[in-house]
Amino acid sequence: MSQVIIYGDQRSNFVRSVELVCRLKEIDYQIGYKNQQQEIEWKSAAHFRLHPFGRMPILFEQDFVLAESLAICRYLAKKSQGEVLLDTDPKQQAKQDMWATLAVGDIDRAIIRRYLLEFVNMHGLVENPNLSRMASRKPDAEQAIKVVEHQLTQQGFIASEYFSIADALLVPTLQYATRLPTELSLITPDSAIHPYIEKVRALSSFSEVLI
Ligand SMILES: N[C@@H](CCC(=O)N[C@@H](CS)C(=O)NCC(=O)O)C(=O)O
Repeated sequence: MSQVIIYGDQRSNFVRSVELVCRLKEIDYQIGYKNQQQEIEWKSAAHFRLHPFGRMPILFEQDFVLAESLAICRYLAKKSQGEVLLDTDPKQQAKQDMWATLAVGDIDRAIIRRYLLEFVNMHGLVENPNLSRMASRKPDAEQAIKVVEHQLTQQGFIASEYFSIADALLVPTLQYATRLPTELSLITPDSAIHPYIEKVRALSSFSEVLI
């Protein structure tokens, strides 16, 4: 088992994505703001040298440093034996990449960055959330949910019949969306997203990550 460090916070949806991949691949990992006992201050010059936009997660594996959750998940999926998280067939792999890209891009943006973070963030509930701005952004977030729901009618997981990096990058985002209070809710009680999340939480030790 190799040892990696995931720079960031366990509450980040994308740190959780990397955790899910590590767990399925049985890669030993730690999460935090240190590498080799050296503290890397969030948003410091040192942080921006590691991620050009100063974000999390960043992967440290001895001297190897890698930013961006999709790149990290792909790297971990390809470098380790064990569960297959990325297809070897070029077309199947391209489909998984497509959904992974949508998960870290349009879907995350509509649901987390532009909607949910208006209401709750790393520090807790936002004081006086701008509800009219949230209302104006809600249709885009609901559309992203509809896209996922439709795709889930096609096969067992988001891009294949098995759990792939696309699911790892998507499910933490969806799980956060299920936590919104009723008046801000994006997902109906009968949505296929609920059993999908539960199916993923039942894998490996995922319920310890998707808390
Ligand atoms: N494109 C990046 C986005 C990562 C991202 O947005 N991370 C959030 C936490 S979930 C973050 O670092 N937010 C702080 C910021 O944007 O300044 C990736 O996929 O890794």
